[in-house]
Amino acid sequence: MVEKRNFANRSHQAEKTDLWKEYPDYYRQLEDAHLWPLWEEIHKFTARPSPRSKVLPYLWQYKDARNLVLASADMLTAEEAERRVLALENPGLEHRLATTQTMYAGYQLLMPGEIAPTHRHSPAAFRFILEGEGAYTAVNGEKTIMNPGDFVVTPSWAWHDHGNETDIPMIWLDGLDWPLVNQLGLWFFEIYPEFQHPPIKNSGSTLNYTYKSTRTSLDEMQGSQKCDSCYGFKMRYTNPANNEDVMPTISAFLQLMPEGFSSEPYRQTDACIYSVVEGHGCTIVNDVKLEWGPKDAFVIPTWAKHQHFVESSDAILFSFSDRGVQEKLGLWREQRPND
Ligand code: GTQ
Repeated sequence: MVEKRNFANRSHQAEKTDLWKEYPDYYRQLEDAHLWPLWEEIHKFTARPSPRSKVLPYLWQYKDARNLVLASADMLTAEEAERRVLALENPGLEHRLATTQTMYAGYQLLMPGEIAPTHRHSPAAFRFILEGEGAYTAVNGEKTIMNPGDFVVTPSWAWHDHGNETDIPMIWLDGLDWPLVNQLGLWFFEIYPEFQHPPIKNSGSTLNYTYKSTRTSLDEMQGSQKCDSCYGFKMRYTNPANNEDVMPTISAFLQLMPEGFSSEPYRQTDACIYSVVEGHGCTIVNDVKLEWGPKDAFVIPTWAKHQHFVESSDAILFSFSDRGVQEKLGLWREQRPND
């Protein structure tokens, strides 16, 4: 049975009026009818001029996360785990397997000789490689070899398995639109009837944006374009077939900020998850200082004003968000210093 809301019991929750005391019969009828008086609630929204996110600015140091994820290999195999991953759970969104309101990130470990079995799900995913060399992800049977800095796309509902035929552990950052898909109530999942999808060559399913190529593009951009005062040189990963985001729900970026760079204050409506590739520096988000180095991950919440400060070598930062979704819905905004 659906639990009814009860006005008398809820009065501590700062309703706008005392009408329920004056018109108890009317309010009881509302409860019975599952009709709720907006005038008791709307002030909570009209008092807010802009988004107030539960997501907190937060940083995960790779050296800590690495030790913890490596320790898990003594406890269970990748196959037993289905996916042996430590989720980067935002401290403002506890118990939700979410890093921002719409996006999830996790550190996945694959030990030498292991295979994470074939499955598919409605959430879209990608891998951003942190450590190791030469393990593969197969998407609909097509294998791509993964190296540090590579960005490998697994679209919604594509079969995928991961395998490590090398003799060193592989660790990568998973990114999924899982919290968004859950909020839409659209979780589908299927296990492949066999352990592995048969290998297929050049199915066109796999997109691997290798670090070798993206790093070169960044260098070219630095040589030919002006440095943006808010984010340096920033590229968006696009699908060469249509020039759009790599997947409909996930937008991903790679940016170079030159050594010594301090960005101007900036904010945008998409909450972003960052993974540092090269360099050291810090990002001040509202009043929180996040000090980062290679492979650390951090979150900038929706509409939070932030500034980046780069130390003594160029910094390369990977990031992802739901920006493409917001743009398609006509909701994306940004604010630069003079806006
Ligand atoms: O590699 O397919 O981090 O299904 C979470 C769920 C990774 C994966 C995650 C998944 C995967």
